[in-house]
Amino acid sequence: MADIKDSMTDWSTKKVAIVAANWNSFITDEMLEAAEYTLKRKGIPEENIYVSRCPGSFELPLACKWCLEHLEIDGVAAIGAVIRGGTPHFDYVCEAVTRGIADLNLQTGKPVAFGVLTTDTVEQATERASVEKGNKGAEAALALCEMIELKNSLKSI
Ligand code: DLZ
Repeated sequence: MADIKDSMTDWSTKKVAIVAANWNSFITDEMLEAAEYTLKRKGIPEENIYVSRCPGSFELPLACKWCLEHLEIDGVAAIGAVIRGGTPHFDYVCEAVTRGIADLNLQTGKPVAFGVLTTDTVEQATERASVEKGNKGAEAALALCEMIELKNSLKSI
């Protein structure tokens, strides 16, 4: 059985995008910053990281799709924060963004990392966007890199 080889990805040649939702920007700004930092630490040059914004998490799948269509990139990290706050909108927005991003992965064959918080309270969201307790924006950026690496390693088999 063939092994999946260490791809030795050259991160200096990779291009990625981050799309962050403006809704709950006090949370998504922190996540965006952590995602960008993580990608730079990995070795992706700043000029190869395209950052853009969309209105809310509902718009993330389409905004990510446009990035994949119009930029020559290896993948995208989608950043959003959906907070229940007693509105029935919560379930609709969560459902739409989750399905939309999952579909986009399969339709395009390029990784779209799911960095979208879905929490009951602002406190829970703040905790998941903190540096001390683990920032989900950074986790999404790492997942994106892992998927790019996996794709590279499969090409070399
Ligand atoms: C409408 C709405 C609501 C109630 N809550 C959130 C939220 O917690 N997080 C978020 O990212 N977006 C929210 N939105 C906005 C929708 O995502 C979308 O931008 C609007 O419905 C316009 O299409």
